[in-house]
Amino acid sequence: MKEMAFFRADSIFKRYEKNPILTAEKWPYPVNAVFNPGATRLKDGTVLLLCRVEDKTGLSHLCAAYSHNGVDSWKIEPAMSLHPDPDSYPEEIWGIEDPRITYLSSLDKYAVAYTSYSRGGAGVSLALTKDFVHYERLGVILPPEDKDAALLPHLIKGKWAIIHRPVTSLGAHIWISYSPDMKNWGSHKLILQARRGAWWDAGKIGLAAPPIETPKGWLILYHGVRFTASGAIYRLGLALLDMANPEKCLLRGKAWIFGPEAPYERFGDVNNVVFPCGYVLDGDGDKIFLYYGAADSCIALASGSLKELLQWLEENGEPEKAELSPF
Ligand code: M1P
Repeated sequence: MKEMAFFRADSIFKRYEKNPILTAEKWPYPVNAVFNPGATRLKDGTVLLLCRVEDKTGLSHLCAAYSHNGVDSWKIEPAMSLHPDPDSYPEEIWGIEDPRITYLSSLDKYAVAYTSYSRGGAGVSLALTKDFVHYERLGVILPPEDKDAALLPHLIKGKWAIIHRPVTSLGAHIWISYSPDMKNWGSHKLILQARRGAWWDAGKIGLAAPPIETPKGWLILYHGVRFTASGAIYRLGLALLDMANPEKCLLRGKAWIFGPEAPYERFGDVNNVVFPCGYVLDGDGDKIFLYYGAADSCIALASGSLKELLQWLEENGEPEKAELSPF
């Protein structure tokens, strides 16, 4: 496709120069904010963003937007794609948020893992769909406090695998769990731990976009949070998990690779947040389009190269065993 104009050549991810690509003002009905979209490329090549839309009650639902090139000419659906259904799913009483989409080729269905905001806190819910209009809801699969989840696209050792971020009194770290049927989850393992002290990802971490299958392993983009006197800063880091055994972290980058710099990332309903929940690959399978919520207010796009991300990790990463980490 035609080369698009991106800027900030110094970053491993380059922001689209016409960011933000989607804003509340563009929505076909009144909303407060649109952010944190899941993403996938449909069979006909169209890019679908499943956007988190926060209405003017403060509650969120999901709404689909489509583009032929994943960059511009977005067509926003005039109605919700997936809306909270608290009568049947009480865990959705305070809305649904932050979807991550995984295409499951063995079922020819998309799995949407999203946050359901219950009276008991935020949990992970799962739904399957073929068309982003009709959904088969599996309900809450991982109870509060848990979020930032995405299914892996195929079975690992005969089981479905999900990466997620439970919160305990000892912190907010990234785990993996397994299931024979997508409903009953077990064999939980800690795979990546928030660092401590002054590190950029010491406050908490969580999976960003779904894991990316590469020849070197599962490439993981995760958000790391640092709490400061003027609030939290959400930045992005990289890790590589073993393909056959994703419990094993082969490499984890030391520095962040992308953080809030542009005005639309620095100022909004929540300042200093970049929060991707989805990506698509373009052209030869190397170019990655990363879609992210900016300052919990709008949706932005950045592009990168998988080869460059892997190269960066090799030069700037080190292996980690989360459960034995001295950090
Ligand atoms: O406000 C920043 C983000 O905060 C939460 O993310 P997490 O619990 O992973 O830190 C979520 O509410 C997310 O939607 C929001 O963008």
